Parts: sequence; C-alpha cells; structure tokens
Amino acid sequence: MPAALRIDVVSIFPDYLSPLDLSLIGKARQDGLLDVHVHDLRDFTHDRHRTVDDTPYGGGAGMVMKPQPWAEALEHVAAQADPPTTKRPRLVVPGPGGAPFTQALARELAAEPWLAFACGRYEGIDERVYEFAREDLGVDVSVVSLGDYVLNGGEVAVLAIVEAVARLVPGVIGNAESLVEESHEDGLLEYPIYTKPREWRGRSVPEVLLSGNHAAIAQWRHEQRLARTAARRPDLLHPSSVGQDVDVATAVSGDLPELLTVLHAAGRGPTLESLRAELDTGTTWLARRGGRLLGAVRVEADGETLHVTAPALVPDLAGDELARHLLDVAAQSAVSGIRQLVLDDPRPTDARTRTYRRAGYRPTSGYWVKRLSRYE
Ligand code: JAH
Repeated sequence: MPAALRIDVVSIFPDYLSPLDLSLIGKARQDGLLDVHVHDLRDFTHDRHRTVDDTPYGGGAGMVMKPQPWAEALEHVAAQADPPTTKRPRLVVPGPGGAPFTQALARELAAEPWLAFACGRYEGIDERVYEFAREDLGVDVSVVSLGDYVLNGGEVAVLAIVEAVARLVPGVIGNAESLVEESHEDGLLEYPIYTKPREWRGRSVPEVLLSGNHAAIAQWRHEQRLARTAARRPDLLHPSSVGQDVDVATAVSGDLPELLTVLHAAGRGPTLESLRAELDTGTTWLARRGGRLLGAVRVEADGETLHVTAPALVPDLAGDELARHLLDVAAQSAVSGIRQLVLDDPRPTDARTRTYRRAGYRPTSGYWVKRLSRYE
C-alpha cells in the first residue's frame, strides 16, 4: 500500500532535515504512513564548484539562487511519481514573503497525496523557477510564511510545516491529541492548565479547578481564554479588516425602506411598521460601504441582558467577516450593567455557527450566549 503522504524536500543542507528521522515523524515513516525523500540541490549542478547562487540583476544585497539547479531538481522530483502517472506534487516554498501558514493550510496540505518543499537560502530563488514549476511542470506553487521574521533559509520552516501537516495525517497520532487543535479553531487562545501537585513551591492551583463545579470551571476557562487572547493576540479578538471603507451607524427612520429590502433579501420578513416600532426600543446598527447598505444588527437591553439579533447581510456579502464585525459592534454597544449578550438563532448554518463561536457566543439552552468579562 502506498503511503498516505509523500514528501520531497530539496535543500542545499539535506542534513538540516535529519529531525524528520526522529520521533513522531520517524515513527510514521516506519509505519509506512509517510514517504519522505530529501534531495541535495547541489546534486543538480554541473560545474566543479556545484554553484547554486549568483548576483542579483538590478543590483542589491546578497545572492540569488540560480534557476537551473532548481529546475532540474524539481523535474527530478516530479518524475518520481510511482507508478509513473500524471500525478504531480504540490510545491510549498517557505519564505518571509509568503501567505501565512495556518492550521487551515496545514489541513489542506495534509489532504494532498504529495508535497514537495523547496528550501531557499540567501535572498531567495530566481522568480522564473516559480513560473517554470507552474507552467512547465504543472504544479501548484504556494509560498508560505510562518511569521514575520527572517531565517537563514527555508529548512527550519519546512520542519515546522511538515510536523504540523504530518500530525493531521490519519494514523500518525491518536485521536485524543488531534482534538487539541479543534479548540484553537474558535479563534481564542487556550486556557492555563495545571496538574499535580495541588500545591507546588508555594503556588497553588486555582481553587475553581478543584471545586468539581463544571459550569464554574467552564466559565473560568472561557474568561481566561478571553483574557489571554486580549493580552497576547488582540488581533484575534478584533479581526482587522471588513475593509476600512465600511461605516457603521445607528439606523434612523429614513433608513427603514432600504433596511426592509435588505432584511427581506436576507430571508427575514418584518414589516415597515414593526421596524419603525423597533427604532424606539433598541438600537439598530447599519453597515454601509460607499453608501450601500450591506447589513444590520439590532440590540435591545433587558436588565443585565443585551438581546442581539442574528446579523442580516445582503446575500452577496453573507460571509463571516461582516457578520463578525456587526457582532463586535453589538458587543461594544453593551453599556455597563450588561453582563451577557443573548442571540436567538436556533438553526444557524455551519458558517454562522463558526461566526457566533468566534465572536464569543456559546450555545446555552436554545440561545447563543456571550458572557461579558472585564477583559472586553
Ligand atoms: C529566509 C529563504 N516565515 C519564516 C521564514 C521562512 C523562510 C525564510 N525566512 C523566514 C527564508 C531566507 C531564504 C527562506
């Protein structure tokens, strides 16, 4: 039986990839789940000095990797299809100028049958190699970045990417561990964790974790996740871009005919009269771009609870970002004294479910509830 995933890595430092013989990945290779091949780029040079770099056209610092050894190395890899078929690897090139490497991309790569990694060095690889790979070899090329910093080459990034991808290949790790990544999926960082002993070097485990009160523990953990995320990754709490050009303002009576149209397009069926009545009891927030009404959300306070409607969006923009933005606007409109937001959407789509979770709502007795903490 062929391995679930074939991985080819091309580098001028093949020894740098020796950790792939170890631990989990080494075991998965022994178990026949992964088929890993590391190639030395210099084996595809033809001069005495095995030259892989040259000076940049147009000037500038450093050296550029020559196209010829790369083309021959990639041709060699692509020719390894076994049995010889039209099957092609997907080429992944780590570089600080790439698209962010995320868990979503790791999942996508884990579903491929064959990945090839090109480890650049120096200032990078001659741009024509990417064109050649796409156009002449017919491979899909993804330049990916692990973060906004510069390494000396792609090798360490490949180790990280291969580890993130390999653990998602069925059979590589047990099920208990694979659930761990699910929790990072709702867009919050993990809560702090503790084990025995209960008292260690004068430090005790938070009392609530010893209480046996599962609801209290769940609430504490959720608050810890929000606090951590606010402190370490505020970008996750307030996702940047719905586009700077989206304006959010409260609705006035002149907005109602247009709002009625959008609500009907979004599958809601209020009347103009009911909308007019709602103007006096709560706040309706409207999102517009270039004057065009894109969506709306309504909030209404009731004691310590702020009732929030499911965001209504024009059909062509019914994506996560705008819905999330409107939910954030709703949350920020909660004045002091409000302790929870309650959203009524009994049968949300999967996409909406993810949006609500990302916005901090949890399903609670038929409603979506977001408890406010002092961190928001
Ligand atoms: C540096 C080729 N995002 C992490 C990362 C990945 C690769 C490189 N740097 C940073 C890199 C020089 C040459 C790749």
